[in-house]
Amino acid sequence: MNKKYNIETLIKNFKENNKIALARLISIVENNPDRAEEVFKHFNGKHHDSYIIGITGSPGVGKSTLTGSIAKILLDKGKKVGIISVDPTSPFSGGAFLGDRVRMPNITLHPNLFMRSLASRSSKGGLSRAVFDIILLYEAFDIDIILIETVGAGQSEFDIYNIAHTIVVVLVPGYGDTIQMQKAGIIEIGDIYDVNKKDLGGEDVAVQVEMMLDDSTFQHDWRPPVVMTNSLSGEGVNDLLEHIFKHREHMKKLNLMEKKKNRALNYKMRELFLQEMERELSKVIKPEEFDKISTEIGSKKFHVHNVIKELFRSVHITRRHKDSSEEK
Ligand SMILES: Nc1nc2c(ncn2[C@@H]2O[C@H](COP(=O)(O)OP(=O)(O)O)[C@@H](O)[C@H]2O)c(=O)[nH]1
Ligand SMILES: [Mg+2]
Repeated sequence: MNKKYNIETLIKNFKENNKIALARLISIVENNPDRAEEVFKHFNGKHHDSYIIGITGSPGVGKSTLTGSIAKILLDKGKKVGIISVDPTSPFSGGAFLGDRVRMPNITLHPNLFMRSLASRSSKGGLSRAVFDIILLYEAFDIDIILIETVGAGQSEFDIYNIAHTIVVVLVPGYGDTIQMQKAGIIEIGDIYDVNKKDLGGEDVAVQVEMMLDDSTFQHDWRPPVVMTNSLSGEGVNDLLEHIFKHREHMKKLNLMEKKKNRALNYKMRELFLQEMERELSKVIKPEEFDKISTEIGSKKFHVHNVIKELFRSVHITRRHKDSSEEK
């Protein structure tokens, strides 16, 4: 499908601020990791950082609605906004996108808004790689602020903590969510805590979070504030945004922004390297080879660790890869 789009033409349109070109380039790097270089070489001399805000919390707490509400305020201020919605628990890759469109009805057609949903693990090369590349393309597109919505933190495939500059943890009234939060260790990652659905109560949750925070110590002199929002009406969302920007200022003052950006790049490089290894290795050792070996060891399954170590030692990635491509 991607073949019919010429990358040079897409880049030209992209540089003229064409949203469709951005969407197509995202699809290209998502579906063909091998073509990422071809796309990104066009931005070699470019310098632009987007500010990345992570919005995390359990399913149903209102992250998408809140993300829409925040985006609306930013768009009204004239900012260019990019949304990435990461929900690997959703079984429907298209469904989340449609659902989120319904949750952000007033803004989806705004010329300065871009949205992308990654609802499943469909993208080749993994979720985190897809997120990295979307961020890179958003940055190349001069987007000011990126909002990443994600379920929970510390997922094996995608870790918002290593990527976002400011993390908002979203909670809701009831459900003993603060206990869940403690269990999940989520209390350690928030730069700001937001009790959403304030129209349904939530004072008690806010108080519990405040108390937990009072018992904690913090890095870099930042004591996370606790705010309450109604993301349907927009109440409290301005206040939340003010805290987000205060956090950004705080980090700038302490020169932590550069450190965060560096950590994100470091993390990205390691992830990409591991993925590259995996892809190279899968070219060297084909699935049939595993079929053969498993048949060979048969009932001697206790040898499995041995066999794999041996196999690994026997692999000279570049040599064997070269040899096999020469054979073709
Ligand atoms: N009463 C109330 N409902 C809300 C609020 N924010 C979101 N919702 C509703 O909560 C449900 C889940 O919202 P959604 O944004 O999809 O949550 P997500 O799964 O965290 O992204 C939807 O039915 C929303 O309309 C709020 O502030 N108050
Ligand atoms: Mg959502």
